[in-house]
Amino acid sequence: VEAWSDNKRRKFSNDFKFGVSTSAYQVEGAWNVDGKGESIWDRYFHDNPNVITDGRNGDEACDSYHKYKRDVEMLRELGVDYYRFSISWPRVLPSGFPNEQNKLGFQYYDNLIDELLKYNIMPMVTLYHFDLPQKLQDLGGWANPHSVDWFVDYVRVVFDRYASKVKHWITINQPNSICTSAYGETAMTPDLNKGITEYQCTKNILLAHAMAYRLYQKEYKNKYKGSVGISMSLNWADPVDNSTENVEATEVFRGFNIDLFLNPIWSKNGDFPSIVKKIVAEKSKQQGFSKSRLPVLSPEEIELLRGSADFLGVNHYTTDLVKASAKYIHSPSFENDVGVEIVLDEKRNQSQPSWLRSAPYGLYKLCIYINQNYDYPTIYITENGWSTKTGLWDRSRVENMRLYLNALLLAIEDGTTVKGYTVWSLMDNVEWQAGTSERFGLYEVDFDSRYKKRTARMSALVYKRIIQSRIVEKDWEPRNLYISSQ
Ligand code: GBH
Repeated sequence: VEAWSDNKRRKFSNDFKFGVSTSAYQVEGAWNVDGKGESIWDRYFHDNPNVITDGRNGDEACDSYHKYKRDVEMLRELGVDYYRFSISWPRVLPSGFPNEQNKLGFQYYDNLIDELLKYNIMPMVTLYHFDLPQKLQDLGGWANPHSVDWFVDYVRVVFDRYASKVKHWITINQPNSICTSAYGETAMTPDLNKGITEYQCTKNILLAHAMAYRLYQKEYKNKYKGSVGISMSLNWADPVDNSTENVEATEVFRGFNIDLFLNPIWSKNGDFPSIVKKIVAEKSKQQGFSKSRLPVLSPEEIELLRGSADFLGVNHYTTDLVKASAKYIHSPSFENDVGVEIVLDEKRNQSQPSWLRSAPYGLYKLCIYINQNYDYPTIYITENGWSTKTGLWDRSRVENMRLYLNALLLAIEDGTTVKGYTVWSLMDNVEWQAGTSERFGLYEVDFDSRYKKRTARMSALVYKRIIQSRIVEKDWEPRNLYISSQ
């Protein structure tokens, strides 16, 4: 599939929604202000400043804690239908538990949500975007089965306060990144029982999600009629060539990175996918474990998980090329269980980080794969974006966005139920270990300025025009970057 390869003028329907996304740690700053508790990212970056590319952590970030009115003004400038942001658990419950409720922390989210509603912008709230209270990490974090309870207790407090105002909820951002790659950071520190904690986390975090979903169904849904979903990191993966071993390696890779997290919730029979169960069981045995490192889901847990989402949040950035890996490593780890190598396609346009290359066809293929395997679930694209260096004329971001939106239009034309599209990100922010060396924003942020000045990039104006017209033009460019908030 190719964008603009035919002369059809495709259009997003009038009820299709456009939004932008951020997350608490990455934009709020005010890390210890007004009684906020410490998160695992505060601790990790304060203890290890040298892991951050440019040394800039989230202590100040975009200072959205104080600049939320400017943030909402930008949303109005763009004309978005919704704003996806996350609530910082340690900001509102500093101990991790509801015994201590931080009034001023809640006040911030009251203000932000009210400001959004004042201008008719729907809040889409992520309940957890990587920033666990450090005090819960000290108890083992997501590897502790009690984390299911901790999360549900937190979520209940938030639902009680905001269910009347917020209709779109995302329980957890990218459980697959949290459990199996660096975003759970301190939970998954190298050498801390690798190959074991990844799967304990997977089980616990999925159950935490499902319990939060059921809680909403039982106690809030009738009254407030909102919907609750979960966002997964879902890049596409293709084999590097058509050799049998690489095709098979790709199936395994998809099993671990896509189906391990989708199958329990969206498949007809639920449970972890059989290909993953089989591989982890076999390798565990070879390694001398008495049972599989992948925990079993009981029949009750399978039922709890099955169907526990009103929509699938798709965070999609790129397509990986997969090659079978010849090397055998005895030590247990998630990577070893997957056992493949990712190769980069040098021909594709590359953004700042090496993992991010433009491959819009992959979004189309991913949608078709999800439809075929999980029977056409309702989807929101909850993240899609591109990173650049600083600079306002961000043509590569514009081009990437247009190509991905075109791929999405084709996926919709071929039957995918997509309700909304969300750009990552509204503005430049703290890109975890990459600090502010990678810029994903439609708005540039001057992190050295006292007011963390935000300025629209070309992509902001192009996105605004797409939202207004609902079509994706091939080459429209603004003449200047002035954007009026009227
Ligand atoms: C998103 O994850 C996050 O949800 C968001 O917070 C973040 O700002 C955004 O990415 C942009 O980075 O450095 O080679 O080890 C997207 C999925 C999975 C992409 C982990 C980066 C690390 C690759 N991410 N991956 S590497």
